[in-house]
Amino acid sequence: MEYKFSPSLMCMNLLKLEEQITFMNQKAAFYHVDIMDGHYVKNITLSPYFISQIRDIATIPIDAHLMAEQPSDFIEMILEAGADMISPHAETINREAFRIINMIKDRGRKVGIVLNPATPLEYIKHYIHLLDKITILTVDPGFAGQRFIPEMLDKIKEAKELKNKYGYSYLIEVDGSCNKKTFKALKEAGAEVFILGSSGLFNNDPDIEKAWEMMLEQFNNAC
Ligand code: S6P
Ligand code: MG
Repeated sequence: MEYKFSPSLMCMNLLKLEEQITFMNQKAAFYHVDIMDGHYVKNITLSPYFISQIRDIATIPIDAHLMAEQPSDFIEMILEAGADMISPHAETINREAFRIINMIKDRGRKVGIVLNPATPLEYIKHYIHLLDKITILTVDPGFAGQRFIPEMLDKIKEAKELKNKYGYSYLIEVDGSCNKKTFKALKEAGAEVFILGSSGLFNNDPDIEKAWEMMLEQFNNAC
């Protein structure tokens, strides 16, 4: 199994942006950019503008995790900014899920869907086959540094079983508290993409090279 890493850039040191992105370009599979509207979750972090700024130096795909009450208000802006993949919340798109999925795909970008911890996989049943990635939140959305929700391991297993049973091609990604304490259980459950935030990467060391090395050692030991 080839695992992928997606650093959550809201947790990075923005003062070291260019240095950190240049390093992670060689190591990560995606960049995870959290975009919040201050309503769907009570926080505001990165933005479409941020995506357009890193676009010139990022050499791996940029994935926008869109936490907004009205996702369609932001999708065009995020596409324009140059995101390679957009991952809105199932809870917010189901009024116009197919329109939104098609809007993103018609522009040649990939579509992910994010599920809150309390949302079951059944919720996306009718469009699961269209997805490039499913992100299972293992914390309630909005903030870094929260406690892992162990009940989510069963949801990851279920996503893996469905993928194997029906031959779906979506990647199974985990967002929230992916770190040395949870890597083993997440791998065993079937996670394929690990979003690395404060607890799994950026808090390891102020030097991104050292922080990455520590993360990798912890990840490889977790088996
Ligand atoms: C939370 C956000 C996440 C966090 C990341 C933080 O709303 O979607 O992407 O940035 O999960 O990681 P950690 O290790 O602090 O939980
Ligand atoms: Mg996120």
